[in-house]
Amino acid sequence: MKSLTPLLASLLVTSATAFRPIQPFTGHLERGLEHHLSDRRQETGKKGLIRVPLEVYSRNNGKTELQWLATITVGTPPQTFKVVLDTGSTALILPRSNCTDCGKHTLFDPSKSTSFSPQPGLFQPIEYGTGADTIPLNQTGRAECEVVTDTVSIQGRAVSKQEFMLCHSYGEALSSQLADGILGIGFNDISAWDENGNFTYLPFLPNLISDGQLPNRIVGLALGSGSTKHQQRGPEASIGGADCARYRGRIKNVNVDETLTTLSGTFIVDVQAAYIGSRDSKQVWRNSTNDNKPLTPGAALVDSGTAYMLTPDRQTAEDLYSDISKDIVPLDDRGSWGASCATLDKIATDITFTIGTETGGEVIEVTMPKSAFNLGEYPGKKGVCQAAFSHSDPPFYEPIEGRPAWVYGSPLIKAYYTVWNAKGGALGWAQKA
Ligand SMILES: *[C@@H]1O[C@H](CO)[C@@H](O)[C@H](O)[C@H]1NC(C)=O
Ligand SMILES: *[C@@H]1O[C@H](CO)[C@@H](O)[C@H](O)[C@H]1NC(C)=O
Ligand SMILES: *[C@@H]1O[C@H](CO)[C@@H](O)[C@H](O)[C@H]1NC(C)=O
Ligand SMILES: CC(=O)N[C@H]1CO[C@H](CO)[C@@H](O)[C@@H]1O
Repeated sequence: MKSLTPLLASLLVTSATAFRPIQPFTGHLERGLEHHLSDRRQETGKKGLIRVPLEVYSRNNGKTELQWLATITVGTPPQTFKVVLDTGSTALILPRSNCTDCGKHTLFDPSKSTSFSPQPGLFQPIEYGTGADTIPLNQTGRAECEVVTDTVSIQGRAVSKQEFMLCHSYGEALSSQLADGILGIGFNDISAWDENGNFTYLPFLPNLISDGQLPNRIVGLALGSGSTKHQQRGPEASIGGADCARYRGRIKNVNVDETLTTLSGTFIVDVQAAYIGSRDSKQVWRNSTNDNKPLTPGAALVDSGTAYMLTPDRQTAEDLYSDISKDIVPLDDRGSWGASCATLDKIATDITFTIGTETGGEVIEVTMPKSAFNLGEYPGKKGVCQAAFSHSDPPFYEPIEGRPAWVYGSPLIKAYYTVWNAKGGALGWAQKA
């Protein structure tokens, strides 16, 4: 779920003139730490990493994987919820017992929790630019929520008085998903804003760390199925470190784009190029108008809560698909593309991206495998399947520098063991074990 902070919302949804002051980037990212921590096996005892089994929410008999859900409890006695572990946002949101448009979700009933506090009680809308479906939203998903506190716990690690957003209205995008709520594990240490619009409350993971219950801000994600022996273990998150049982070889770390990532609260990497097939085959996208000039990279928001890939604009989607097959055509007015299911399976191809910057970290190639190219049957269109890339209309530009921006969702992320290192400012990619 790509959450739109008040800042981003004003930039992306309304107009760029509604610019709000932002907190400047302060402090230096603690690079290097991740290597030390992630390559050492941690015991699962208190203060070590937490292994969280994830449940996949899918469609089309599992062919279309939409989101991965973790179980948390909230309140005293505990009420249990399934939440999306979402790298595209930072807040915890849950539906309130009086919600009438929250679908079939388990609702949090504050009157049944002795540890609940209605404070600070700020009302706050939260908007998401992508939802739990493969079809892009035609408008942002908006929930109406209040900032409250209660005890929040995952796998026995609990934070008392955790601020979270309790929503009395969910809107279409959120009510239609299977998850009850969203646990944002994005980049920033911000989960909500106070009445002045200042970034204030600490999200769940930073609170666990400051409470001595978690070693660091590293989250490892093993989505999709493992390649061999760990297939039976199923999808899993490790919170507080990378789990070396789930990957092979070295973790290649790409530095996040510091400015954009800090601004948006989500993991944004620089993108140099896109290729159909491998690095040696046809280049379809490169953010440079002139080969003599230094390359100005595009950007990509890497988002575990989005079930598809988004190109920066319609032209990029057209270029990409016209080089693959003329059979791939627009399926709706939302930016979805596809072809007959049989055709799409036949022409499915790897798509490779060069990501990272020369200024630090590594520049690497990551590949969305052709097995992820076909998202499965398009809802309501029998025999027609959706291709992994949709375009964004209006075009999705990242704020400030106006660079073309991609969204990399789970079709790419699930092909790797990914390591999300907020404090180290890096996003690691390793082969799945
Ligand atoms: C639910 O409760 C909240 C907080 O008390 C309130 O603001 C909201 O209007 C209520 N919603 C409904 C649908 O009753
Ligand atoms: C978005 O799509 C939904 C369902 O397809 C429709 O009900 C709604 O009116 C659309 N909204 C806009 C702004 O086009
Ligand atoms: C919070 O916002 C107010 C009003 O915009 C501002 O005066 C104040 O300095 C901010 N506080 C912090 C800690 O940033
Ligand atoms: C080809 C292309 O999209 N070039 C863009 C690269 O980024 C700059 C801004 O940083 C844009 O102005 C170019 O249009």
